[in-house]
Amino acid sequence: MKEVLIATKNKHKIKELSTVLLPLGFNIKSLYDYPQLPDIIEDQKTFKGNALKKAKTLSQLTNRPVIADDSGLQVKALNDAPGIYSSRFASKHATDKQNNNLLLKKLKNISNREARFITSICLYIPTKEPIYFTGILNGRIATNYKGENGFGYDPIFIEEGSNKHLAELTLQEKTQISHRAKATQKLISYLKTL
Ligand code: ITT
Repeated sequence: MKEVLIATKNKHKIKELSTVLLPLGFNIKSLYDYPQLPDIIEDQKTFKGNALKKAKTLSQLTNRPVIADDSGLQVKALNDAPGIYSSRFASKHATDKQNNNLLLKKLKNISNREARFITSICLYIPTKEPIYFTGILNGRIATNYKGENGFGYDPIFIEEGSNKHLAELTLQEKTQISHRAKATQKLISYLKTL
């Protein structure tokens, strides 16, 4: 398994994974190398289901090993919403600000602010069973915005360990603790054993 396709056009994700997989001897491809591939609709009920759908479909189309992920925010008082709808919580093409505002509105007067970010990665190697790697970042939803870094819900998410809003962390600091980084580390440990 020398060539692996990362199922994303997110340049940050491609860079992050390439940096760690290149030294292990992997030839990294992304969706930019396969412009003919269709967009895969994320319509499954779970992060894991969406990651599997992307990885399996693209692996079958390319006959290559594929790494795909899906992430989002779960808020306890909202029965784990926005969950798989995190990027389109307020509407289909919502901005981060619109999603954050809606979340703060829904949590107005609610004292349980517990929340967590989850990433599910699926590694799909042709003819083998899919393998999953999960990363979780626990915290709570703030009542105000703070910080300029990051994206998505970072300005209103307070990380359990540091008590800082995620948007106050540098990219380097966030990369050491994030759900995505934790799942990626597990993937890397597995790939090293191949
Ligand atoms: P792909 O194109 O690779 O699918 P995406 O932008 O859909 O990337 P994710 O699946 O990783 O991104 O995450 C879905 C949404 O969950 C994202 O748009 C954010 O609203 C939220 N989210 C995920 N990770 C986050 C993080 O580290 N900080 C803040 N919000 C995050």
